[in-house]
Amino acid sequence: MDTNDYILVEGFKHIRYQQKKYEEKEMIDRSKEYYDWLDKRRSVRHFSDKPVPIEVIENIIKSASTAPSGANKQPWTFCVIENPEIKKKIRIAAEKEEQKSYNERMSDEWLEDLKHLGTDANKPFLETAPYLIAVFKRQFEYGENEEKHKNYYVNESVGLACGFLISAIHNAGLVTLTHTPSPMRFLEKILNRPDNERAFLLLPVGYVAEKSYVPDIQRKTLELVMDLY
Ligand code: IYR
Repeated sequence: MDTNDYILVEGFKHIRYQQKKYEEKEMIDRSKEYYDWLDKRRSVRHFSDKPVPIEVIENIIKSASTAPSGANKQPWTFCVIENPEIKKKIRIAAEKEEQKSYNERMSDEWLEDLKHLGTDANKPFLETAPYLIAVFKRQFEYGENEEKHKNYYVNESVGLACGFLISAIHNAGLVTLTHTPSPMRFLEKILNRPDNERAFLLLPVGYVAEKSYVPDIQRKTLELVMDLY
């Protein structure tokens, strides 16, 4: 490597980074095109059972794993479930928790807030979708001698990775749903996860069903979500 290509910072190698830049007009066009494309994404509850190549799922997870994370600890594990028996187990456990949530745990205000989305405790998509991705946050890491090492900003880091994941799914022409059956610890048991991992999010992934409907809801306007100082 040419000496110009890296510097040493307190003995650690920092490699030169350059990024492609655009003229203002092109930058405006690109940012608008990206927004128009991202704005087409919807959370979907009706999936096709059409198979999806595993390579697509692998690329999606590699994309998610490029997210920034506290101290670059990358405190996430993405469990991909294609086995129909395991999907069934997950559906049964999720529906059991959701029954309790809808019937006992959720407040009247919460149920009222969800009414327009048309959700209920039935989660058939957990079996229909060709893949489930169960995202786990890694609370800490075990060292060689079983000693514990800290991870930092774990929720923020894994949340960011899930955002990247959802965007990559949309880019592949597939759909997903950020499903959070609560409590979610049954996933740790069914998937036999180590005790440093906690379930974070469950995402069915696949093609949208031939006949799929989504609630007619609007995104907040820029004025409502942005304050310029
Ligand atoms: N976890 C339940 C309820 C639910 C909660 C929220 I907040 C939503 O935005 C949607 C659903 C379910 O998945 O049905």
